[in-house]
Amino acid sequence: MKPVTYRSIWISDAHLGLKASRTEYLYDFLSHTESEYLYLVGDIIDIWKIKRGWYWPEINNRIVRLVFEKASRGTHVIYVPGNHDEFFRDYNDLYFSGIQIKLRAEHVTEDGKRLLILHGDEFDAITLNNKWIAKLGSEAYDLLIIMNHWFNWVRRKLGFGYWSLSKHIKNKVKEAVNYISNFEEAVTHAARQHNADGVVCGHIHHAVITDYDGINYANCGDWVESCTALAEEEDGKLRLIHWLEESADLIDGVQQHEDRNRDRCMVTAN
Ligand SMILES: [Mn+2]
Repeated sequence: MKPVTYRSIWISDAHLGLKASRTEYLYDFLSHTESEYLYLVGDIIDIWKIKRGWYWPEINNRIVRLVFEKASRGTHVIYVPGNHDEFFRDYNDLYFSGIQIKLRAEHVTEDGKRLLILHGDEFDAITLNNKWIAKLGSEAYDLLIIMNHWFNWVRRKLGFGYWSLSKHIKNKVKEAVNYISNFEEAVTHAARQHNADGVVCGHIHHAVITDYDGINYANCGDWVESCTALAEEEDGKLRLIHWLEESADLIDGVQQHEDRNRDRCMVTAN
């Protein structure tokens, strides 16, 4: 099968090292697509999880190898670290085997739009206090980003994991809805400050392409639940890829495999 070609692809929140990570789908996606640019928008490797207990199946190595192969074949691979792989944040601008690490990246689409690329965890604090912070303006935004950074730095030094607001309120539906829209507004605000036309981020595991007062907001989602990616077509247009739907063949295969396993479990249980 010939790979589908895009100008750019963005993926985030693969959380390799987490048992729940849907690595088979991610490998399948990466091997069926090609692009000039490949952005890894944070939380690709879940270093927090790995520190608490090593879980690294062979498929994870295949994914990592495939990304390096793409880089060696000429794909520009840009790694924008997130909070779960913040280890790489100490290596801003490092260029390693064709992969460039960037705390924040900028991408210009084929039709000339400037996109700011960031993971998004620094907006957790802002989102919590969005109402009064909105009144204070952009300096308070910047201050809160710095505070959030140090707050989590101290937590890390004390041996605690990153405290994520999105995870904290995930099960409270109404708050979660507010959280998502607050997050999206805060991130778009940052894009506006950078005079960008749009922003691409991850972090909250909620894939969407939308618009906030003329600023394009795109979130590439995750590979723990939704298996989504963001892509730029050859003409510069952005689109979301829902790989579970677009790879129906594979799903059938996996489903059959799961059915077989279930039958086997039932036999054992009996
Ligand atoms: Mn994150």
